[in-house]
Amino acid sequence: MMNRWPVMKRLIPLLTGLVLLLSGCGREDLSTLNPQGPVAEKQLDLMKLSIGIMALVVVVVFAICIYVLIRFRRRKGDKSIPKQVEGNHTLEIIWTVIPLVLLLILGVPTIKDVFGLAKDYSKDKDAVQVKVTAHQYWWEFEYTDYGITTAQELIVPTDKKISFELVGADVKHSFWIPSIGGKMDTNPGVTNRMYLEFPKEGVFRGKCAELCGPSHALMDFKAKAVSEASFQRWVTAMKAPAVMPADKDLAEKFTSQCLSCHAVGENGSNSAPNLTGVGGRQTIGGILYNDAEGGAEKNIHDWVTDPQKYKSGAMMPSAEDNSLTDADVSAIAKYLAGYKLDY
Ligand code: HEC
Ligand SMILES: [Cu+2]
Repeated sequence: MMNRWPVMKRLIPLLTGLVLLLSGCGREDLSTLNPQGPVAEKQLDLMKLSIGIMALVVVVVFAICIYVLIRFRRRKGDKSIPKQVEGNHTLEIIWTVIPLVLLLILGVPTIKDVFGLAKDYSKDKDAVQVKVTAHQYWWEFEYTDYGITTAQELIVPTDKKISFELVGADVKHSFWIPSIGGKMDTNPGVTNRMYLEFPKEGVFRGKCAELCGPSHALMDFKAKAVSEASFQRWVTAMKAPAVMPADKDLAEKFTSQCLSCHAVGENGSNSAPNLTGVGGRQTIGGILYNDAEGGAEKNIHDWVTDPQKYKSGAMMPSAEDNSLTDADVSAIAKYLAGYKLDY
């Protein structure tokens, strides 16, 4: 017998590497197999049901097949022709009815849940309405009932349905929070709708799930679920007057160089991520984590100095393009890192 061990031995590091690679996909869970809300739970249940039925069919068919191969194989000296069962009514009925029953078991809950999850809560007074606009390579969240806009971090109350209106600003993207549910395309010029629920407080990682350009893989966002009271405090804080840099020169530079695209409070434009309270976000650019050494201040400094270094194709000029000195960038980073909302 051939010794297979040397081949296996070489495969072990590869398999170990693959396991590590697949399990090491970031800190917040990106798995649909660990649902944190009813939408993701229903979607997972459907996956389990269909995989279960398919596995059952495979096991039964293979078992019968193997049994028949062994039990009815041609024995030595046997020249007889087996009994012909072509057109046998009993058999025809059995193998038509079994798949029909299986399809019904699979189809009824699938249709019920698919239509249930497509329910439109856009007119529901009790639901929070959020308009999501996907941009290369960032996410804009507009709370239409409150008149506020934020970016990169979606703040939602637990125990309320969140009704999303989804569009794309440039190319096609896809809105996906794996542990909460999804996903749904965001298309330019077309509005898609879906709803999600976030029963547990916490931070959940979201992703763009449609290849949209060189930094597609970096188009992350966070969904942060907080209590209803905390959500209301956040809304109030978002509506408070903008906090501008205390230094007058710096405020001028910030206004002319940054608020042409960005906004803080009532100042500026929303053609780039709204920066109100940016210092309190978990990340800068969706990917630079603020709990790392140096915190938000270092991340903002590094990002503003050269956004392309972190996201190639990001639609933001570097400090050099803006003729900002490193001292300017440091001062702006200090100001923005300190801009946090209490909620
Ligand atoms: C031409 C428009 C434009 C200008 C001018 C601009 N930005 Fe940006 N900025 C963007 C865009 C677009 C993004 C999102 C990039 C991405 O993530 O793909 C961004 C992202 C950011 C972020 C990350 C926000 C977050 O929550 O992750 C910060 C911080 C930032 N900009 C600061 C600044 C500062 C400070 C200035 C002025 C020195 C500035 N920007 C000037 C377009 C601009
Ligand atoms: Cu995208």
